Amino acid sequence: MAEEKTKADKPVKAPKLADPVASSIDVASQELIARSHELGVETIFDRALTMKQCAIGMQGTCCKNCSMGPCRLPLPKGGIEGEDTRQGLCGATANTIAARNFIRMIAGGAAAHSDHGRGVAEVFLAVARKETDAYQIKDFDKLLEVAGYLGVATTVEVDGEELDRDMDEIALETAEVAIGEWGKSEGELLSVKKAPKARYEIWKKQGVIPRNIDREIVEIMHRTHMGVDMHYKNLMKQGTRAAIADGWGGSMLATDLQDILFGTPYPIQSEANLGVLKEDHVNIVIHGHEPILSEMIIVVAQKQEMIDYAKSKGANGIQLSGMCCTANEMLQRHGIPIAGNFLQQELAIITGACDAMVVDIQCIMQSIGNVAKCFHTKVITTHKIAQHEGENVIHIEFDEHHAVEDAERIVKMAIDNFQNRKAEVMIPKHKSLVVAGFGVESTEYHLGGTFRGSYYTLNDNIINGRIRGLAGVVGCNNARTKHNRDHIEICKELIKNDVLVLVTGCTAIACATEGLLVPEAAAIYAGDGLAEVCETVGIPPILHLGSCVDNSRILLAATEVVKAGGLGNDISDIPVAGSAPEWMSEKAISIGHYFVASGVYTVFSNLPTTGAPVFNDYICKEFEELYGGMWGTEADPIKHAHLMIAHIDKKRKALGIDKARDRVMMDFAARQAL
Ligand code: BF8
Repeated sequence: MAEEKTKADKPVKAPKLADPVASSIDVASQELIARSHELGVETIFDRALTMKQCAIGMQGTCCKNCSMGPCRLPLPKGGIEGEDTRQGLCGATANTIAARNFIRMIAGGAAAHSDHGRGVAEVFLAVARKETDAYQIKDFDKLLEVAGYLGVATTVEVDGEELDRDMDEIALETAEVAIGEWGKSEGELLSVKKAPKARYEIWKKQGVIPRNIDREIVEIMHRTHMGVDMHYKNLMKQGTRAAIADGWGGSMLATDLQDILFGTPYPIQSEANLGVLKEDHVNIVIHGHEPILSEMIIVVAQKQEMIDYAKSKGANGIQLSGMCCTANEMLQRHGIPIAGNFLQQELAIITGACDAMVVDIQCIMQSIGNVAKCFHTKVITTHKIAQHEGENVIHIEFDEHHAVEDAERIVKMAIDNFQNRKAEVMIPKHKSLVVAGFGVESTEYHLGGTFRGSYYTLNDNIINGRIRGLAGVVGCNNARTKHNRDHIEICKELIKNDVLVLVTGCTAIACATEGLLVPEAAAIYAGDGLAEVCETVGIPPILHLGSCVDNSRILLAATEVVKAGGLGNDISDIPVAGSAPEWMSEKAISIGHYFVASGVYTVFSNLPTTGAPVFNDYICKEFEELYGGMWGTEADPIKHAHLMIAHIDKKRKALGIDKARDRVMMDFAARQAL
């Protein structure tokens, strides 16, 4: 009789394991991916091999906005010939579905940035009302600047004399007006007037000036509900309005209010990569986005009593480091080292030396709880809107009214955990020096000095051709792409071609770990023209402008370039391009779209719009006529950089400064010969 085979007899397939070298360009990450395999710990790199992406979702033409679907409208092989008759059950076309999905991503991203901003505004209001003394106002110049654009008087007339108004009064009124920007019932968002006048006029003409931040996000959710807005152009109009409300509203207020409370960044040196963890120290990795949490932990972890407590437990001290955008926030204001970017969060735990990973909101993988289970690491969630499942995940809710006490509990918990380390510690040796903290103000100072600070030096070098143009390269990591490869190849190609690059978010961290964010990188990687400028003023060829909400700093730096003169009247006139090569989050789509709406040609590796060619052409071609900026896509990093460079050259030609560059390059060669 033939033996009956049971399910249990079937050979168990070995799990697919990621090739470390194919997964990341970063050697520290490669070492820890290999280590994860030794220890049998699964990471995102392994899961990316077994979980395939949905081809229809990637095209943007799957509608799941009602329960008659999901309705899937894949693009036929060979494209559409003749009329596109594809439709969902309700009749929704591929263009409608792709546009709805796209602007829902904008809504998700704008909501994340803007709710972060709201959190900062609430803390600022608590400070202004003197309800907390854990935080104070650190930058009064920034307070006056923000008061100015929010229409808060900074002087008062007494007996015919104009006197400075009391700072406490200014702070309170500024905080109240700022909070109102999220939900005021009439008028328009005040901060959009910070854009060049010509840009504001374009938005006015297109009818996309945001009314308040929350409303634009809510309206997207309404318009994309079953049976409401069905025209891809009208849907994109609302997507544009919400994206502007993010970049020029929620994100900009987040940045400005953080600068008021925690200080405006100025250049500062530190280190980056997983090698910043210290085996003999209590390692606290702070991961997420809001500096409200990290600022307080920095204060508490530096207290002598905490250091003594750590020593009493056998450690030599406390090593703080940052992950994702919190890393950028802590780096740019305090020089706290960076542990890594998005795809390195599990790896930090796999070192076996992470005593606590303290998280708040956004870009935190649920899997860190699972990875932490294999080690001693405590995952501490701190935000009221973001909790995780798992027995080794502890929730300590952080509140500005008792922020010091909360931070003390967190730091003590990490210290107490130092003695519980289980696995052998394996911290990669790799780390790089980084110089960060190039905000709008510090860039101006660097270019022109305290008394004659001006962006004109930058403009002058763009006009004379030493600098070909500017690029904002931003965004995430994506497990579908080799970790950090595209960030680095694109940034290197841009600077080699004399493009000064501004970076934020996980791109900034990628560049930091590769050693590109130091002035010395100019001589090695930059073209002759850019290198000459960098060496003269002492800046790196790639400038770290902060976290993802700080993309608003890129918008304002571009505005300063316009104001300084000689390069047109609007952001769309200047030789500038944007990029997010390894994007994965909805925030990246919102950022990309506010770059586009601000007049910037913005290239992503791919977009979830290809299943709807008419809609895709609308945002990748026709948009330029409406806004002066448009989307582009290119997966190959070198071609990606050259799309940006070609656009920069097109703008140089339109400005009549293309010849200057030819001449300068000849002059420089001649100078070298001399
Ligand atoms: O906001 S770049 S992975 S960390 S979403 Fe997230 Fe993307 Fe990193 Fe910061 Ni921005």
